[in-house]
Amino acid sequence: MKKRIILIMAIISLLAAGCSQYNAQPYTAPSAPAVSEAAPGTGSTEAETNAVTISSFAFNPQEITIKAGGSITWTNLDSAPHTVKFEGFESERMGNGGRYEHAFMEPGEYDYICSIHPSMKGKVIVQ
Ligand SMILES: [Cu+2]
Repeated sequence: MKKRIILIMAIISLLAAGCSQYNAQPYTAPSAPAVSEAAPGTGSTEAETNAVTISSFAFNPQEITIKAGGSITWTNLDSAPHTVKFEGFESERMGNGGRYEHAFMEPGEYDYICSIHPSMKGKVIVQ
């Protein structure tokens, strides 16, 4: 009687050992981790920082800093027309896809609005 129990215990422990061994065995070699590659160079980001888009009745970015002598290009992505109006100069009415470029020579802070929607405000900081 006791022998049988011991035998059963032994078998169970063997099975358990076999099981745990089996579980441990299929050691999956770490497959090459899917390393997300660095974003491919998008070219001249320098030029892109000088771009302001107009969408949803807002200038984006609302505030932009550039170096003296640099220019900014505004692009209207709204279906509604917009303008870029500074003190002393103003763009044409820009329809959808319309663009306006202006170069800033003098350092300073230049606030501007859309003359059609004066609540739209932006700022250019020239360093
Ligand atoms: Cu506007």
